[in-house]
Amino acid sequence: MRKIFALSILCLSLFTCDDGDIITSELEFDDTFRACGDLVIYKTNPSQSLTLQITGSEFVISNLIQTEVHPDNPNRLQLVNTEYDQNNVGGNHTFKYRSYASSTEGIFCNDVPPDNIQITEDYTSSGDFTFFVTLIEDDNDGIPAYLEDLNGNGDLNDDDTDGDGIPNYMDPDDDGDNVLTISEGVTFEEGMTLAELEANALDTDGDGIPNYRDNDDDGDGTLTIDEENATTQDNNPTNDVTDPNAGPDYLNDQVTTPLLATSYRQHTIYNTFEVRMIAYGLDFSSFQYQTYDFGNLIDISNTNDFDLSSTRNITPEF
Ligand SMILES: [Ca+2]
Ligand SMILES: [Ca+2]
Ligand SMILES: [Ca+2]
Ligand SMILES: [Ca+2]
Repeated sequence: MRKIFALSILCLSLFTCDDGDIITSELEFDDTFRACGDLVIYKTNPSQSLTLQITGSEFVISNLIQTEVHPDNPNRLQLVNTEYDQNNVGGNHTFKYRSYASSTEGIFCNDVPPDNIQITEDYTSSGDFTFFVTLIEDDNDGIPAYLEDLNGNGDLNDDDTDGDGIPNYMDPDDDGDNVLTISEGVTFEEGMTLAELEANALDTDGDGIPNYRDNDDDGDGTLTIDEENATTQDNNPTNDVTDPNAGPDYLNDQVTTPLLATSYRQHTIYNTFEVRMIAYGLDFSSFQYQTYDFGNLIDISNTNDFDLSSTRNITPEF
């Protein structure tokens, strides 16, 4: 209380306390938050901050995104836990709301915080919190995941065109022909249905199956994966060209000499983690929140072992 009083005096003496400086007691943050490794969770806007500080805990922020092999499919990952609350995190925690007459830039998680931080309001609250964690796996093949649900049953994990054990939404080579889906003439436009995507996609042999799901793209009876020539057999049929005027052999039905493939190319899968935090029972004296949504974590400072997006590689068994 003494600090608030002192700061109020500061405000009166140094600033014109027009509406811009007067405390609004409203949280006006966007829907994102940041963190640093020693467990400071914070949101700032140009004149306010809201923090959750956790002390005396062994928990580190990277614990939130622990993964393990999915029991249904060894090619998939799952989160070890999707929720962490104060009991999982341990230690002691405090929420703080502050408003400032000075800039809030760089005031948290900074080895050298700015000089002359002028706090105009400073409230502390107890309360609970839960982190909700989501893992999204995707192939970044140019087709949104929901259009890789070919049987339309809402389950992305039971669509596997090439039967390599990697569901289509995670499979950057859906037909397993060693030509990546993104190179098979698919053009997605916002709002397209699957039928529209298929109608718009390249179908070289006109058999009604778009190239990205056709393992014999030119319909010449030799599988695309086997349309390589000996000098450039590199699990990539796009660079095997007998007749430059006709394009690569896998799109040229006049070239049918097979060179049997012996392996699939490496598949890269993109992992994105979303960490959302909800606080419960905040009471900053003049204003209270039963629940307060901190939004999504967007940045972590001072940690070397935490990344909200990453990749992993799988080469399917041939
Ligand atoms: Ca597959
Ligand atoms: Ca795919
Ligand atoms: Ca194909
Ligand atoms: Ca051919």
